[in-house]
Amino acid sequence: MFKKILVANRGEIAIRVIRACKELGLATVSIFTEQDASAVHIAKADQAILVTPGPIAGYLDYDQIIKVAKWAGADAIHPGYGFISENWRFAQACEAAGMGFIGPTATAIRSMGNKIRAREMMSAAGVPLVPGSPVIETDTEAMDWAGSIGYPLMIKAQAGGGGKGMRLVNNDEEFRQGLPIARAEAKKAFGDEAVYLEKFITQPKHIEIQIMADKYGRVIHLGERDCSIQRRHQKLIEIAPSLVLTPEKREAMGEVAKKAAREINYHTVGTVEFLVDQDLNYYFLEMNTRIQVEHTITEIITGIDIVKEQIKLAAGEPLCCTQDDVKFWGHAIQCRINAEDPRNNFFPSPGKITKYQSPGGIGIRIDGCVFGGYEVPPYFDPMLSKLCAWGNTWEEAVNRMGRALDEYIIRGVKTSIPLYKKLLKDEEFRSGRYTTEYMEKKILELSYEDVKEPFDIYYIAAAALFFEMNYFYAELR
Ligand code: MV4
Repeated sequence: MFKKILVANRGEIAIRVIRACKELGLATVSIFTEQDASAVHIAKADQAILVTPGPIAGYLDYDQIIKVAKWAGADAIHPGYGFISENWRFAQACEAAGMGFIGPTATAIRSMGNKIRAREMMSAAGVPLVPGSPVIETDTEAMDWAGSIGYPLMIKAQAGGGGKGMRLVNNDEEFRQGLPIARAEAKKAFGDEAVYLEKFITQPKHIEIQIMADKYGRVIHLGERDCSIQRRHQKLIEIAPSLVLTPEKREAMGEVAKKAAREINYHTVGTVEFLVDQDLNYYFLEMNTRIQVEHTITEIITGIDIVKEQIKLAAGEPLCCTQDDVKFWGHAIQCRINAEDPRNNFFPSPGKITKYQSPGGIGIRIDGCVFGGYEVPPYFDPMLSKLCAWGNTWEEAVNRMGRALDEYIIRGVKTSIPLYKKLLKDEEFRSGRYTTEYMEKKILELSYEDVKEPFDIYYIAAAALFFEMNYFYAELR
């Protein structure tokens, strides 16, 4: 086992990883940049090292990070998500430096980063793909493929992913015009102009399977998460399990995800993303070779600490359990609490948090990185915390999340809490049958006039004292 881990990230995920290390009895090192000097993750580790330059570049400079990890005597680096977590060059640099990397091999990261290569490998493994083309070279080839796939179709960048470098076209004319634009955008964004085509799946659900694999050829899946509630490719609410999958579909998709992992000799935790259409046909979309933001809800319904397992797997330990050992228990929901204003087009809202009171009680989990008095910096992802609720039934989980959101007090910055309060009352959301198109449409219809802020106890007590009433009665809702 490792003895000391350097956590190459910030915010809630750095704290999440440090917690796993502590439970495993491992020492921890944080890194931080100058503009992030009051961040919570710094104080949660045993040691903290300033990296430069700020605000962000220090978190991306993997040569520097490997250097400070060696200097601190760490034997492995955990990259979290974002930043350098899916940079195969970083994984390769760790391999070259003899530094442990808590994640996949550079080869696996690289293969899944190239969307055509990923499709080829998944096809070889027997994973269903969205009907599509290889890389498009010539204009005649382009029109031939468009003809055989049919419209509407998507032009996607080979080096894209996560919603970046995609373009929807509905007919020959849009395709002819869109193709050079898509190539130019791909070139600008990724330095690689190669694009390919995929049939456009209308009204899909985004459903992903969590997998875990060890270095001895064993692979298990931990069921699915439905991440269809997104805005501009940012997930907002994730649930587990999905309300539309049958046990047979879950089993089939789980087995397919395991085949995908075996095909690429995967030996860590990962996620296989699928689009699921209205008839429950599923198609491979991408594979995420990192720990994900929403791993929490899978932990809640399985009782498995995915980050701890990820560290143990990197150290060469065998899988914690067999597929038969994995049991699913109830329903979990996660709301990402962001510092942005849902009343004003999700405009970012950094600044000082003047008051912070988090919910709690049965079935609630919070992974956060803020406190009253903390100044939310404008440089990073706006996520303040992940609020999760568990319930024996879907209904209990939703009602518990509503109760927790009502308890949550964050003042000084605008947050996405009012949005979630509204969504949880929406019938379409509660049905669980929403697609990836639900959110953008719903946002336009929502009005926040009836969303109530929690009261401050101080004002209630002050009113009672002011009116000198022995039997003061306050109407709080
Ligand atoms: C698609 C699609 C429909 N058909 N591909 C968006 C994120 C990236 N991973 C792929 N994405 C999509 N690819 C085909 N062939 C629809 C989307 C999509 C989407 C997917 C998942 C979650 C939210 C989405 C929102 C818009 C579009």
